[in-house]
Amino acid sequence: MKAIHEDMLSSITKGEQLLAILIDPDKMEFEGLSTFMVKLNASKATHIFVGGSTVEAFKTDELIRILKGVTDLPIVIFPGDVSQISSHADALLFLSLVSGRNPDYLIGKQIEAVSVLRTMALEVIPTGYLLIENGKETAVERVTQTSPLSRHNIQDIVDTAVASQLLGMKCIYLEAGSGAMNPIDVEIIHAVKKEVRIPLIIGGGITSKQQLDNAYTAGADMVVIGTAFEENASFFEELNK
Ligand code: 1GP
Repeated sequence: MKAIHEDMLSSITKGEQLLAILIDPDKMEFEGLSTFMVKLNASKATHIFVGGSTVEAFKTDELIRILKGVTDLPIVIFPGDVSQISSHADALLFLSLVSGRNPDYLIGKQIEAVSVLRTMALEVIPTGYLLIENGKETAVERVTQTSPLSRHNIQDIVDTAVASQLLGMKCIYLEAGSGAMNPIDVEIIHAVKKEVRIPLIIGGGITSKQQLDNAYTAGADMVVIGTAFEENASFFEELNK
């Protein structure tokens, strides 16, 4: 398979809108997976992300092996923890939680991951991960013991994204949190897009086609959706309309 990040860049240059379906190994029932995958493969999805904030060790690897047998879409690990790294995936979002000030999630976990990464030829995509406050506490906040950035301080969000780009990150991920009540504001997406040239990924709380379109119009290069599909797989058909 072509390098995932390189491929993302060429799709974005062509004006294509990327859609990643997030599968959380802890929430996906293995029995329902084949029906879910038939719908996913027939949908507009361009990538599959696998990961979660609290996943049992090795469950991610098991799920990725199964997925590899039933889809041709690239599988990218969106890790909550080092134990979620699997050699069977196509790439790993190497996240640094730049919205927070917990050294473990800025650099500690990344150092821990090196001994695992050294044993495999997995594409690593350095990603500046920004959690934006959204009215209720998210799993990311709980697990990482960090505070999100205020959604009202757009300048701070833009500066954090630009600093990540200057540090050499290859993607920016603006996260509202899984199951967030509202997605990232379009004003925020627009402001960040104006100043960063690396791919902009948006996720959290997107549950309608309108919200998805709004994110793309505001400047998202890739949108990540998980909960809406977990709760109702017919959302795939809604997006195809
Ligand atoms: C969560 O951004 C992803 O990390 C997707 O969020 O589950 O709300 O779609 P949802």
